[in-house]
Amino acid sequence: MLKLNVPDMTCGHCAGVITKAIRSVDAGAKVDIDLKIQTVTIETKADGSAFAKALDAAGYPAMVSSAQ
Ligand SMILES: [Cu+2]
Repeated sequence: MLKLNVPDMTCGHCAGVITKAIRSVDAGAKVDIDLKIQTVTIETKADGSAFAKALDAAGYPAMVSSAQ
């Protein structure tokens, strides 16, 4: 499971764009978005850096805050 911090994520539209970017890396990823704390939790086997890169490209710089 991965946790990403996405400081620029503020509304449902952002969440939709971000979910799409995540699914472009892993179509089967389970995505949970918490707008309040601007955190995205992803259940996936893919690498955190791949998601960070995809979110960057979508206009939402992201930092991996935990990976396990
Ligand atoms: Cu937004």
